Amino acid sequence: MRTIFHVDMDSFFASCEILRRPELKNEPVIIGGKSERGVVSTANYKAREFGVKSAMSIVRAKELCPEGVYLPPDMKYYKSLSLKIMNILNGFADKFEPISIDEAYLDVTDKLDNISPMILAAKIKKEIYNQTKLTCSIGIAHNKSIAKIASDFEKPNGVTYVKYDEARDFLKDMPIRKISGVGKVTEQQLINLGIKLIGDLASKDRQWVIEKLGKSSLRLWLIANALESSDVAPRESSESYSTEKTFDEDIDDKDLIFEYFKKMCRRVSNELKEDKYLAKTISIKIRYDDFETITRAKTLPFHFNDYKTIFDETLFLFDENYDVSRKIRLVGVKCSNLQQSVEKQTKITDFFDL
Ligand code: TTP
Ligand code: MG
Repeated sequence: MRTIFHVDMDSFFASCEILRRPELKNEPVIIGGKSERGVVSTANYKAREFGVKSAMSIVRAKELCPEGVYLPPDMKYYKSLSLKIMNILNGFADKFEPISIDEAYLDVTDKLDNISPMILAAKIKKEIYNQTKLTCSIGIAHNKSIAKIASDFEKPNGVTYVKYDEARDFLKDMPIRKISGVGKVTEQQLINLGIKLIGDLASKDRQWVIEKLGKSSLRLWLIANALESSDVAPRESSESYSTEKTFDEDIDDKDLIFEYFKKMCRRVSNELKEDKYLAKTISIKIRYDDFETITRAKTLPFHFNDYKTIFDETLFLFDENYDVSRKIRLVGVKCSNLQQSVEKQTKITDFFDL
């Protein structure tokens, strides 16, 4: 039997904003598009009391909660916090699968020799809180789909442990849309067949479900019956470190472009080192004066975060690919295919052994 954690940060973008503006702590905070035509990305729990939700128009949110504090999203800032959190989570897992900016699956089966899942969850929450002052919710189950539903069960700042023999009971009275991947269309199809609750689906014959809803619905039937068993797919972080420079005037002076690259590579290298990451892939972007944009990438046979490697490879890619007859408007450098540096891995393992 495996033990899977699903970790999801609480009202993530809003919590990040409150972190740097503590005076907003008791206010309804809504993160949304920059214009009145935008939609709500997220709202803190205080704002949710007014009925404000993700994907609602800002106009509607303002009707429901005129006294709310409305802020534009700052993805760069959220991403930097996300990286820190993913780094912490990765250190606690045998297998780690980041899913979005604020959630990840951890297979912790082999970490539980001397510790219960609830204690491990508390340790993870404490470490995230100590390093970021942010809270998360954790779902624990024998598979990914139930762990995900469980992390949502006692939000915010909750832990829900669904034991194997309680799993079907836990699911049975929940609406089918709680299953990840059931959108409006599938929900309506299921309702048309008289299936409203997860338990309704679970009690159907497997063959009947395939006949009525097609082969792909087998996944839903397995989830409803607590039988889903997909692996936590170990993935390297999908995040990247990058920087771009738009020149004040379009240029074709190679030496000058090199000088810009130097600065940019030093900056990317410093950021990687600061966050204790190593990259394996380097990419450059070139935008010409007519806005045509090319990107070229190279994956090296080793990991790196040093300035020299980044700069050498950037120049190599640039020399190989740029068209000398054209003027350049923008250049960019990106390091991706990240993994934690050994220094960081050791640190997290040490913490875990305490
Ligand atoms: P979620 O984890 O779905 O939401 P959340 O973290 O804000 O709140 P919860 O406590 O319920 O988990 O999404 C993570 C972030 O992704 C969220 O903070 C903002 C962003 N997001 C959008 O930009 N648009 C959306 O429609 C959703 C759902 C999320
Ligand atoms: Mg969240």
